[in-house]
Amino acid sequence: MQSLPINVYYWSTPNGRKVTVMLEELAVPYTVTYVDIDKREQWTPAFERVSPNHQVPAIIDPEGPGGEPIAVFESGAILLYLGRKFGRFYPQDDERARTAVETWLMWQMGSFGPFLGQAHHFNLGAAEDVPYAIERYGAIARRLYAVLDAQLGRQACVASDAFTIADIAIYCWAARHERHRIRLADYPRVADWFERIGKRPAVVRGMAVIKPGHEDRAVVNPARATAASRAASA
Ligand SMILES: N[C@@H](CCC(=O)N[C@@H](CS)C(=O)NCC(=O)O)C(=O)O
Repeated sequence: MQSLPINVYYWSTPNGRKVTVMLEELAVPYTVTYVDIDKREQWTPAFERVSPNHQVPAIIDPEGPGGEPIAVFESGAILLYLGRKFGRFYPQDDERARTAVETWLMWQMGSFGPFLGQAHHFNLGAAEDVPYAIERYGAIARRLYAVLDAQLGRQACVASDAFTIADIAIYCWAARHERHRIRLADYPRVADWFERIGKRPAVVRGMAVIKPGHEDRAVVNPARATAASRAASA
């Protein structure tokens, strides 16, 4: 039971959306403080006190351990904190099930995020065309999707048949598949899982959180945008 809202320091990015999706799934009250990373608002001293690494997302839970406020940054740590606190989407007692969730959450945090982000950068944002980097991160993206596809052949969700924080973390990145030039149809089990997860009402609400008036678009070097959008839709 949460009386006071959790404050989310947020921008509408894959890592940010993990938190709003989780809070929507938990039906926990929350407020959003938008941190416009395009305007470098992550560099204010006030935000540094919440997120020492100057990145979104972060949260302040006014009802932390011992009833005192707690600040948490790093999206994986936030998902684990919320999963433990509310006892949902993160197995509490079954060590085998919990380890599977943690394994796939760490897989996302270590690979299915950082490398995909590099793919986005070289596909869409880099100041110059770097074919070596585009191929390198494209190949890694394809390998990661093949791993995910194989895993989803074993059960309905990533860590087990149950929907967990690992699905939330991975879904939010898979939602950007066009930016890392992945055709979901090439990974049919990922495509099926993606469609199922994307129909959950709380996921729809969490993914839709965006600063009023702001448009969800990649930070794109206009000179590169045309080639990249051609590749994504090819
Ligand atoms: N490992 C961090 C990565 C967070 C991250 O990359 N945040 C990006 C937006 S998705 C950001 O704040 N970028 C602005 C910057 O790095 O200056 C997490 O999962 O929370």
